[in-house]
Amino acid sequence: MQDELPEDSKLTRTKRQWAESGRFLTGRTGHDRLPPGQHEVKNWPVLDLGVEPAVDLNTWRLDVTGLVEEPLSPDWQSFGAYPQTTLRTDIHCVTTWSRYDNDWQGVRPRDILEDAGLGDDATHVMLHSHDGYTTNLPLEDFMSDTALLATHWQGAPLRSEHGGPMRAMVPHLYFWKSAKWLNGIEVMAGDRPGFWERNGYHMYGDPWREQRYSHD
Ligand SMILES: Nc1nc2c(c(=O)[nH]1)N[C@H]1C(S)=C(S)[C@@H](COP(=O)(O)O)O[C@H]1N2
Ligand SMILES: [Mo]
Repeated sequence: MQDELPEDSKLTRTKRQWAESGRFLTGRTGHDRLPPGQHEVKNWPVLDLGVEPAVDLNTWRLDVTGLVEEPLSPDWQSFGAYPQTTLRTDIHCVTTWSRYDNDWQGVRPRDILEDAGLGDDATHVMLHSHDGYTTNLPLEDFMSDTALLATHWQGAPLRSEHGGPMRAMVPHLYFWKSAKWLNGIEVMAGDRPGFWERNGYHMYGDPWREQRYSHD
C-alpha cells in the first residue's frame, strides 16, 4: 500500500528530516577531524560583537515565533523542564580555530520546535540574541541530532562570556551560526541573512567545504 503513504504530510516530512539529519553525525576522528584551513586550540577564545549582555534568569524567555502552529515563550524554569541532552562536539570558528571535545548539556532545538509545531512552509530559522545578534540556518540543520540549546559546558553552567545562560550550538557549521545569549527562534519560509551573513559571510557556512565568505 506504499502508494497510499502521505508523502507530503507534515509528519512524513518531519520524519524525513530526522532521517536526513543523520548525515550530520560525522563521527570524524583522527586526521579526518580538522576541516581545511583550521588549526586546533586548547583554550576557548571569546568572539562576539563586544557587548556582553546581562541576562536575568528571572525575566529570561525564549520566544519561538514565526511559522509555528503555536508560538512558545518558555521561561527559564519551563525551558529547563524539556528533556536534557548531553553531547560531545568539535567546534570550528571561521577565524580558523577549532576546539575538540566540548561537553555540552542542554535542550535539543527539535524538542522545542516539535512542541511549537512547524508551519507547512517552514524551511529556515533566524536566531535572535540579547545583544541584537542574528544568524540564519536551515531548519533541517537546526533540528539535527547534534544541535543543542546549550546551558552547560564541561559540566558547569555556561559562562556569560560564552553566551550563558543559554546559547545555540550547531557544531557542523562555522561557530558564528551558534548564537550566544539566545532569546528568539524565528521560523521562516525561505532564507534571509543574519548579521554576519549581511556582512559578507556565507549563508550556510559548512567548514568541511570551507564556506567562509559569500563569494566562496
Ligand atoms: N549573540 C551573539 N552570538 C554570537 C556572536 C555574537 O557576536 N553575538 N558571535 C559569533 C561568533 S563570530 C563566534 S566565532 C562564536 C564565538 O563563541 P565563543 O565566544 O563562545 O567562542 O559566537 C557566535 N555567536
Ligand atoms: Mo566567529
